[in-house]
Parts: sequence; structure tokens; C-alpha cells
Amino acid sequence: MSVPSVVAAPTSSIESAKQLAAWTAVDKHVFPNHQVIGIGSGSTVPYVVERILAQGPEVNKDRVFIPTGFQSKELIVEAKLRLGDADQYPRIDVTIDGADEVDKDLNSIKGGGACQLREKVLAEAADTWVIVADYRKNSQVLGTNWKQGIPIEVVPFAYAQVLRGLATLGSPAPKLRMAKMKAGPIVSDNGNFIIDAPFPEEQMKDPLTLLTRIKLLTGVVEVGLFCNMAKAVYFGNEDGTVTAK
Ligand code: ABF
Repeated sequence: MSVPSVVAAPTSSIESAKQLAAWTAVDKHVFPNHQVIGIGSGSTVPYVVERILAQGPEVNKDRVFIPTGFQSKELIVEAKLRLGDADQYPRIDVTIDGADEVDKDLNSIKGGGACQLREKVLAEAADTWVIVADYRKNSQVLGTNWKQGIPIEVVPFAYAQVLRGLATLGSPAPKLRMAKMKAGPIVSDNGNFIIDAPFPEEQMKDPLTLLTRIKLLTGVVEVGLFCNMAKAVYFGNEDGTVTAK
């Protein structure tokens, strides 16, 4: 049986860095006895699937793969791996996902691709949750590199009120995320809107407190702050090395 190819060979140092992080995470955390595997979203994750495929059809034939959204579902199908869903598999052996930024304590911002609700469900369901990213995502304090704010999924009916609530919590310019050409709000896989809310550095230094406050706003479905969840983070570097946190 031939192994399907799900990603082209990297053509830039950034792509090579992503591939390196993804391959390292798979080699260190995806074992032959792992049967239920969560597959995250974003541009680094295809390299995760590439490395899992390289473990061979014998290992993969009995495994089931749970996606965090439409993109990873397509990826799993294209790779000819068995697709499952989170409601069938509330316990996952290992989930590997990307991130928009990761701080010194392994807290992360996620949701640049509007998938943070399903990403968090799969992170919480996993015995082991691992982040893979290129070196640009590595920082001391969240919000240093990722400037557009914390992605927050909200029920459409409540978005204007949540915008007001976020301003009250201290966000200087929370914005409803719009599609290209302002064609309308971005809609998540769950039919909800996304707000991007930047916060001052002082508040970003304590992401758990911020997460708790935002989550209490009525109409908020999930917040793209992932605190105290990651077992490990791998950043691929341009020089061919990997930084592990
Ligand atoms: C996903 O990966 C999202 O949460 C995030 O927006 C995205 C970014 O990752 P990449 O750099 O791999 O495209 O998990």
C-alpha cells in the first residue's frame, strides 16, 4: 500500500521550520499504541500528518483521527486515514495542534483560523496535548508577536454586547472579524462569529485571569487563550534546530 502525500516539500525556511517542529512532536509523542489521535488546524499540522503517515500503514490502519475543524477533516480524508468525531471519542491519546503564539509558561493564543472551540475540546480530551510552531510564535508574554488580539467565539445574537463587555474588561479596540472585502462577519465551523480583542501587556501577563473574565461574558462560547494545557511545545528554527519548551 502506498503512503499518500498530503503536503508538498517545504520551499522556504519558515516551511522547513514548521516541518521540523511537527516531525519532532510526532517522533516524541505519537506512539504505535496510540489509537485515537487529535489533528489540529493551521499550516503546520499537515507536516504532522505527513510524519504520522510515515509511521506506516500497519500502525495507522487501526487508528482513528479526530479533526479540529473543516481543514483538518479534509486533511485526514485526503491522507486516507480513518475519521472520527469528538462526540464518539471523548478521550484522545494525543492531540497535536498549531498556535498563534506561546508564552514562557506554555500558555497560548489560538484561533487565528477561527477553530478555537473545537481545538480546545480536543486539547482537553487528550491525555497529551502538544503544540507545534515555527520560531516566530515563541515569546515571553502573549500579545508580543500576535498583535491582532485574543480570538473569541461568540453567539451572533450577542456580539455587540460582548464587544461592550470586552471594552469594560480593558480591551482598547475589540473588533468583529470580517471576511475579505468586508463581505460580512467570519462564521466559525459552529455557526458563530469571532471577535479579536487585544489587551494591554499587564493583563496578558496573567492569561488565566483574563480567560476567566472573558469567558464569563454572556454570549461568549470560547476564548482563544489556552492556559495550563500543553505538555510540550516545539518551535522549529530557521537554522534547522528545534527549541522545546
Ligand atoms: C491553529 O493554528 C490555530 O489556532 C492557529 O490560528 C493556527 C496557526 O498555526 P500555523 O502557523 O500552523 O498556521 O491551531
